[in-house]
Amino acid sequence: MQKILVTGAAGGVGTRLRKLMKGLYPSIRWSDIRKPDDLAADEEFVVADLADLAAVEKIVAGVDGVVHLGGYSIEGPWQTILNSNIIGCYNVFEAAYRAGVQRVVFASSNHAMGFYPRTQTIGVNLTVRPDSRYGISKAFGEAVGAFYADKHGLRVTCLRIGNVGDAPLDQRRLAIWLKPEDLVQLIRIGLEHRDIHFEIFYGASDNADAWWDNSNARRFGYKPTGKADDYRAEALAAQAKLPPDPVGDRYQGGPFCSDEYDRRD
Ligand code: 15L
Repeated sequence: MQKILVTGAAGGVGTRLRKLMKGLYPSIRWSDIRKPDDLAADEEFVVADLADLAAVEKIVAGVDGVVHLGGYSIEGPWQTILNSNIIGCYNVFEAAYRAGVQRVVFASSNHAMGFYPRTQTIGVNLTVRPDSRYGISKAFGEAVGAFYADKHGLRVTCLRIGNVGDAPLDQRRLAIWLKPEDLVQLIRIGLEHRDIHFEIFYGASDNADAWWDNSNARRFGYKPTGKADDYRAEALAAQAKLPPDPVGDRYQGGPFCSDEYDRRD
């Protein structure tokens, strides 16, 4: 991998990665719909709206690998999800294919699987159970990735990311926390491991409360260094201040599940 494109450069995760990935590859092009406030003079940045295929074709030109973090990162109105995460994601894969890009690492989300109960440990071979329009868009992105891998030979890795941050923020995040450095490890496996065809990994650190069987990532050499348990007392103290959420507390997707929930059966 000589040249990498990373979309979503101005977002929370992108901002962390711009620091953590510095120097990892000979050349990294960063992109987003707006310029990051803290862009450094030595960072290559190209603005692009992912819903515009011609603009996406420009940012993928000449790269060997794409890390696709861009799009809308929480639940939103259908039109927003459609443009940013459905059309935008399709455009990234299609442009990558047309440009002869070898690999794509797609930032999927735990919300593609959010309606699995917290009592169930899930792996990567189960039906998707999205908890939101946002989660539907992530399941869509995984399907697009599988298609471009199987039909056109792109090497695709989907990371079902939990919650990236310095520490787990509450009880749910004790199960799904992802230390930023562990995310970099997963991205590097997607960009570099020679046996990648189409893979799904959970984006979680070594969390004692995990709901996810991440043996597929470990099979590719993933060795997470973060342990959510080191922050248990702080996370539980933060949880104690939150109002009860009977639906959200039952399912893995938490508040994304209870939002707009109106099942009466
Ligand atoms: C996500 O997928 C979101 O991008 C992030 O903002 C968090 O809400 C995270 O999931 C989470 O589940 O905590």
